[in-house]
Amino acid sequence: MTVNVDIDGGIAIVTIANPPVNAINKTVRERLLALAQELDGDPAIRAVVLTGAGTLFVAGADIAEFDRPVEPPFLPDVIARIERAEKPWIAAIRGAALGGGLELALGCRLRVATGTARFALPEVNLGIIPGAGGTQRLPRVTGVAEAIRVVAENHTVDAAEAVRLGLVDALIEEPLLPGAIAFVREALEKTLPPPSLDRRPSAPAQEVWTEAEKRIASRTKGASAPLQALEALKCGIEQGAEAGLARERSTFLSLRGSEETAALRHLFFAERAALRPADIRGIAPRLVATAGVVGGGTMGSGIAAALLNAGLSVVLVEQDTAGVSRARDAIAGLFEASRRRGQITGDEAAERLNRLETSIGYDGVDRCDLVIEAVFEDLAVKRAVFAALGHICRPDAILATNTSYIDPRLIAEGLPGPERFLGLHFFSPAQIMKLLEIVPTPETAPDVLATGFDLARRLGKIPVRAGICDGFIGNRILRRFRAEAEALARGGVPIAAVDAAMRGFGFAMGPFEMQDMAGLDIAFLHREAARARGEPVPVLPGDLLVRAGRKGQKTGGGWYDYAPGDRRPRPSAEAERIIAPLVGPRTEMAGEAIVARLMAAMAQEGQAILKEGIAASAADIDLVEVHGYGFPRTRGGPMFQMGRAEAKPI
Ligand code: 3H9
Repeated sequence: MTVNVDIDGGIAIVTIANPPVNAINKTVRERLLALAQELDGDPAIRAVVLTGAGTLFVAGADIAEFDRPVEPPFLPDVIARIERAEKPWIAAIRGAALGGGLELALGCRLRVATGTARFALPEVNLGIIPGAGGTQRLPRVTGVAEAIRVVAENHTVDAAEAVRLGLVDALIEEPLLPGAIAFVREALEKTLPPPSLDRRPSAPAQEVWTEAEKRIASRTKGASAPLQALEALKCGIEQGAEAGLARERSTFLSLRGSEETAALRHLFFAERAALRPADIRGIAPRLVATAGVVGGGTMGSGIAAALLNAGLSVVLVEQDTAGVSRARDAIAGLFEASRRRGQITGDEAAERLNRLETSIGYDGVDRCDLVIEAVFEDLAVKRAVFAALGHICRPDAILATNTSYIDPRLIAEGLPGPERFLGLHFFSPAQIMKLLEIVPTPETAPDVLATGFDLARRLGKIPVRAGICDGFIGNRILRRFRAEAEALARGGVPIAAVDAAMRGFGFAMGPFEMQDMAGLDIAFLHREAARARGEPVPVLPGDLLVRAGRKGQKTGGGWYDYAPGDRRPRPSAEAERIIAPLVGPRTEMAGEAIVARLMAAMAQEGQAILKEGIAASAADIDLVEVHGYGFPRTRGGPMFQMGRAEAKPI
């Protein structure tokens, strides 16, 4: 049974038991509706306690049902029936009450909770808005300003705040149910508060709306749901609950069929699947409490900060005292920036820095459970590091390279215990970027691989397993993306048109602006090295720019010109003149066509990557693009885009 009923001296206890997260599906809705009717008709029942089995209340509507048409009974009707039941329903909450779960709790006449309870309406993360009264009942319980934060700004309310806001009527210690039943018996002796929807909200000052609109619009790049959630809430306050509910429902139903929500749901399931690849399920990871990081440059410092943020102790190795103090300053600077943004306290920053030990000449590395090499991208340099680590580290310590291009098998050649070696490819800035490409070699032991995934989870990262090829998944697709963008430029499409089209699609920057920011010289040196090896690499516009000293923002110009201290790209007559010998006559191309060309190129490379077994699934490729390369989340990733394009009738 997905919903169970027990009776305790006139109190019915209704438990939603739908593992793993008690999501509300059709069966749960049917059963709740039937129970509301049945219990109302039972003269022996005085009240109903509604709870969730296990460690959480209800994580919301069953997202897996969203691919199908809505089927009755509809959740708003179930909640309305519960709210108007003759026998009052009281929610008893432990753990998460999210989305439809919170809406269900708001339909109850009272709510009690343990200290573990937390409340949120995360629908906007899925490209929809609450669809079962959340935008209407919440402001009537907590007040409008607080409700805006929850409905449209993703704020999670913990148990203490819930009490303060009147969202929870009493905090109860475990065991929850006896406490809840005692609370209900007492409550029945008094007058119950009116149903949430009948409460009169006080309309806020106009500035509350305008401020909220401004805040939300500035934070939600490309996503339409948050502002629409605010609109539904506002409608209910200004025009009454009935109008608000109708507005909420129609917005919910129209967003439910949108590309935005399909993309976000695709990523929701992909992100969860990524953390638990089938072939390592059940394999225990090794214990990692202390990690070493070799190399304290931007990447090494970022990796160290990410490890410290996750509670690990870190030994950071540099070549000399200057290197060590640069790295320590850089890491302290990252924590200080987090403190200034209010993300951590000064004490937390100090505690994290306390767990950092710096070392010259590998002192302390023998204590590490895992060592990540983040030195210069050069095979000989990396091999020298692993030759040293092979001697110094414990035989069971895991050794990882952060290489982004070099074949990890070459790096690990001659390493004693190659089964403990793997690639852990972080993305810069490593303390922020969510993607971690995990690159096992054929010799990597399963528990070492499992440790890589476990580490990613601890660091709050999205792990994607990548096979070995030049650039793994992400950089290989990036190369193809850039090559296609350059092909457009060579074909006479203005680079500003290409950049504008990709920004319009949702990228923060277009491909040429991005190259200018990152610098054109690294790719140029790559091509020069290949040419030196005798490989037939054609001369590209980027080569001409670098040879003319235009390496990007850092030299005041690349594809575009930049004024000193200003990162805004300006059209460059000089760049146009330099690349002119390789560029055809000017061609106008619509933004949509530009996007389609670049998407197709990325997806084609993705398909090749899949065919070669470099990525395990198309969804993994999308995760790499979204979490490592700025692909707009609301667009789902290149493989998702390709699926949509193929599904469209011609
Ligand atoms: C909604 O409620 C709409 C309403 O307003 C209106 C309706 C009319 N449905 O994350 P985990 C699965 S929209 C289906 O790894 P954790 C998840 O895929 C909903 N499945 O665990 C995974 O499956 P698997 C608004 C769901 O402990 C498993 O449960 N609610 C749902 O790290 C475990 O999940 C949300 O957006 C769901 N709603 O975190 C809440 N939720 O084992 C979304 C989870 O096969 N959920 N699954 O990979 C969460 O935030 C987290 O899952 C939660 C648990 C915090 C609950």
